[in-house]
Amino acid sequence: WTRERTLVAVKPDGVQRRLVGAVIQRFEKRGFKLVGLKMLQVPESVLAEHYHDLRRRPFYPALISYMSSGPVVAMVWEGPNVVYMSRAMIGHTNSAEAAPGTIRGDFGTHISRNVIHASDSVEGAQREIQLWFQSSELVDWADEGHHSSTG
Ligand code: YYY
Ligand code: MG
Repeated sequence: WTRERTLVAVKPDGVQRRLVGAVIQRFEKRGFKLVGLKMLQVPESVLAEHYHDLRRRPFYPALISYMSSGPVVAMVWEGPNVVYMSRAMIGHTNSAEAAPGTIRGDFGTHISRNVIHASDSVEGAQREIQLWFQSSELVDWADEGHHSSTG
C-alpha cells in the first residue's frame, strides 16, 4: 500500500486569471489532502524534462514559452485514486472538448491555454513530483477527519 499522490499545477494563464483559489477549492471539496504547495517560475530545465515526451511535437516551442511566461502554482494532492480522479476533474486537454463542470470545461479558453496540469498516470505522477518538489517540501500531516463537504 502506498499513498497515491499527483502533481497539479495552475499554469501561467490560470494565475493571471486569478483561478488559483477556485482550483484549490475543487480539490479540497473532493476530499483530497494538500501535501505540497508553492508558487514558482518553472526553470526551463524542469520544463524540458517535464514535457520530454512532447519535444518533437510542433507545438512544443510555444508550450515551453507559455509555461515560462509567468509563475505557476504547483501542488501535490494525495488520496485514493487521486491521479485518475484529478484527470477527470480537469477534463479534456482541448478546452473545446472539455465537458462543462470540469476545470478546463469551465475555465479553459484554448488547447494551448488550458489553465491546469495534472499527471496522467501513477508512475508519471511520481516522476513529476520528484522533478518539481524536494522531499522536504512535502508535508505529511495527520488527517483528523474534519472534512467539509458542503459550501
Ligand atoms: O496532459 P494534458 O495537459 O491534458 O495534455 P498533453 O497531451 O500532455 O499536452 C501537454 C500540454 O501541451 C497541453 O496541456 C497543452 C499543450 N498542447 C498544445 O498546446 N497543443 C496540442 N495540440 C496539444 C497539447
Ligand atoms: Mg500530459
